[in-house]
Amino acid sequence: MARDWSDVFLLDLPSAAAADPGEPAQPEPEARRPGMFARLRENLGKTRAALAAEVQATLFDALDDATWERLEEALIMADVGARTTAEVVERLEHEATSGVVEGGPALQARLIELLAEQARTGEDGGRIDLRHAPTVIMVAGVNGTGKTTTIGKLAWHLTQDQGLRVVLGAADTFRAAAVEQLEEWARRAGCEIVTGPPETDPGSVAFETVRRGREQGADVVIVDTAGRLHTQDDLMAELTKVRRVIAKQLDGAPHETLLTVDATTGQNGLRQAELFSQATPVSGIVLTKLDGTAKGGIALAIARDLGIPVKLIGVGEQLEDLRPFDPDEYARALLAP
Ligand SMILES: Nc1nc2c(ncn2[C@@H]2O[C@H](COP(=O)(O)OP(=O)(O)OP(=O)(O)O)[C@@H](O)[C@H]2O)c(=O)[nH]1
Ligand SMILES: [Mg+2]
Repeated sequence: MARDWSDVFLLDLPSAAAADPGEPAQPEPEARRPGMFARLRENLGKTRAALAAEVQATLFDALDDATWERLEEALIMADVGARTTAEVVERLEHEATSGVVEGGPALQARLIELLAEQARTGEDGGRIDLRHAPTVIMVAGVNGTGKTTTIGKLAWHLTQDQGLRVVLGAADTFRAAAVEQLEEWARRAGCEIVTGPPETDPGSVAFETVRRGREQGADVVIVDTAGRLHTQDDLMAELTKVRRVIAKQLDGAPHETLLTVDATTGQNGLRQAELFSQATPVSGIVLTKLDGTAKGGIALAIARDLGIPVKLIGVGEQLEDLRPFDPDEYARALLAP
């Protein structure tokens, strides 16, 4: 069964229930899931079209060396990555030639399983622990990868669906328009936002945001950060500083550092993510723009390549276009007939 929001967030149920006595956080209704799966398939249309045809043409025909080569090529074209592709295809070939798995449909099902396996990593099972008071989430990533949009969608979900109290912090003070952009999302999500005057020190905005969150008994504080500064070194230094300032205001915070990666930038995006994660500890990836790419296979390799779990995926620009990442569901959406 597909993973839903209640599988992603670890909630302190008594307090969540206290926020809204009649309605403690409920799992997503069953009825909504099939629709969600269909939408995911639709959103992944470009990758799906490219992969599905090739899987049909290879695994459902006579199996020979060319089969495995073509399959490898198709997966690499979809950005699954050379290492992951090689491992998965080698395994599948071995199982096929030794007779463990037979026939096109069984091979296809096994391929889905093997790919999903690769996408699982991390001790927290891809979950986001929201049981702190408040939980502080810092969002980092290269400019344009979707930090601010993701924060808006996440805030909307947490307030509207989970009934949580959220405070946003506009600590991207480098770009003037960044604050207005986050303000607009806060308005849509119906949550509070802390801003500073132009060119304020981002650390002070982050500090104030966490302070306000504590003062108001918020459940979740989400801090936006800059994606670009004068130099890459400046940016990494700033992220380190924002982190330190947050920790000074609240012991153990930030509890979650999410890194946004733009799926359309492929292997290049992966290298950027590597740089970020070396500079600041990252606990989860948000893979964005999966709706507009033929390279959605990256979701199945990125966890393995970075050793960081993908926790959320962005499949569009609207409020509801953020989804929990479920490797099995995702692999099925890409490859199942
Ligand atoms: N199609 C699609 N577009 C997205 C998605 N996520 C973000 N975008 C778009 O990507 C563009 C950049 O998003 P932002 O949220 O501003 O990115 P950012 O990382 O905050 O950028 P900076 O503040 O400049 O560092 C916007 O036009 C978003 O609408 C997604 O999942 N799908
Ligand atoms: Mg931004």
